[in-house]
Amino acid sequence: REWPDGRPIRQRLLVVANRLPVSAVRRGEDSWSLEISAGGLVSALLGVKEFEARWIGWAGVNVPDEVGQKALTKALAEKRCIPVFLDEEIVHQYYNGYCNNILWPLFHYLGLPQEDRLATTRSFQSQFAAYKKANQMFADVVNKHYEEGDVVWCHDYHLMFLPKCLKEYNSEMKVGWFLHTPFPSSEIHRTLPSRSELLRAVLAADLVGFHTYDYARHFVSACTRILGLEGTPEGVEDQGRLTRVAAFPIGIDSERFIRALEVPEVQEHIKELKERFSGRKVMLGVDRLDMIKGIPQKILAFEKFLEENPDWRDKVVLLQIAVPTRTDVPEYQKLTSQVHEIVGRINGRFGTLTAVPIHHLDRSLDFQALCALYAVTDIALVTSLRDGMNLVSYEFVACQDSKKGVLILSEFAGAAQSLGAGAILVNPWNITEVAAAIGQALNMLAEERKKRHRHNFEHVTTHTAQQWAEFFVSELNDTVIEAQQRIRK
Ligand code: ADQ
Repeated sequence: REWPDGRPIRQRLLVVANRLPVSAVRRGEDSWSLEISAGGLVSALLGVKEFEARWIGWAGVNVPDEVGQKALTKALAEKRCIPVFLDEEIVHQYYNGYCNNILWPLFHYLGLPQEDRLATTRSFQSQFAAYKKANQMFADVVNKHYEEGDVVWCHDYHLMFLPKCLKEYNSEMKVGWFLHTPFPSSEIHRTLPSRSELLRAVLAADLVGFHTYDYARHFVSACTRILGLEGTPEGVEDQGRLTRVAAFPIGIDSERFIRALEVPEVQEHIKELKERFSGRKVMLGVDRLDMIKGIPQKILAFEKFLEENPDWRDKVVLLQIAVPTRTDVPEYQKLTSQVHEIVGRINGRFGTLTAVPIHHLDRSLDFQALCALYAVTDIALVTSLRDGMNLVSYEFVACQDSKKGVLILSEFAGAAQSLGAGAILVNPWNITEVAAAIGQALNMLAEERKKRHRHNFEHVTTHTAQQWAEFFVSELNDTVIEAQQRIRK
């Protein structure tokens, strides 16, 4: 399809996610400053040339007044973003409550709230109602901006109700939904009070995607066991209508990381870090400070390693960069104190007047600093207790082409399916096993490191974020065409 002047008409892609890829700061009654956050999803979609992407989501700020809302809407339009305005109460109930206190832990096998978390969950029904209401508000905005032929791609556990709301508006809308977290075993999903309603809402989509084949299989068994529907090799069938279910493993924009290593400031930073840690092997952890990332377990494994290997005590350092998230949630505050307490104890136990074994930073690093750190690292420790995929493992590999360091990777991260052959896989709950893996990595011969790295580098540079996005959207288009053909027959 072309415009009269010969330019191709590109299909519009409406990407709907809880958060817009911008941070908005109010500068005055009607002025805002915006910064685009260059996360994986943003670069993935920037790379998809065939589509013209629009973002729909919450800007992360409460804007109660009309003047502010109008000004923000206008400023966001320049970045191709469309806001959904959520008030404080709904954010509390939908986002902090149902999404982060119920779905997030459950999908990561941490179960439904117990003890102290229970106190915040007595209002389960009202949180679920707020969740549905918030999803409807997202749907209203999508519907307002939808044009015939658009593809709508809904993201993540925050928006499981959205496919249903959208199809109720317009059954012809092409709707895809992708989950960035694991989808747990059906035995775990069964415990959720709203289990059936959520599954049915997701099944309204034309295409449902997960990072791994296992998550897709768990979803299909939840639908067969809980809803009594039929699972087929293509997906789930309900009264002749098929919802296609498949695995679409995400990747990163590996070129962006590789190019960054050539930038003079990054090279300077690499040089400084090498001098700073000369004579010591560098181990690195980069995580959001979240219970699913297994940070305390990782640090305890490092302690065990130091305990059992006195010769290594002054020859190795662990840099743990943990960016705080959800800081208003008591459980996350508790996790921060717990990590500080363990780090303090280990540094007191094994530190000297001039050096400590663990450097722990509670903050985010900018992109260039992060690339420099990845490049000087000898061993990356990714020990998530559960993780949909884990992009840190991919980013580390992309930055290691000269060093060829070792990746120690949790078998419970989706990335274990793709980087398993090059990494040392561990059960993060087994501290003895992780400590042994650290020893194995430190003593690994260069030839083996090279071989393992080659495998992972090949994967990371050929399975990129851009391909992931293209693959999902083209599958969504094909799925809808096939469904229409089936109906015509
Ligand atoms: P996350 O849980 O956020 O994502 P991950 O995939 O590791 O986990 O991505 C984290 C991103 O944040 C990486 O790009 C990393 O560089 C950055 N980051 C983390 N800590 C940082 C720090 N201290 N400073 C700077 N940057 C930092 C969710 C799922 C994952 C899934 C992704 C994508 O939980 O399992 O891989 O979505 O689908």
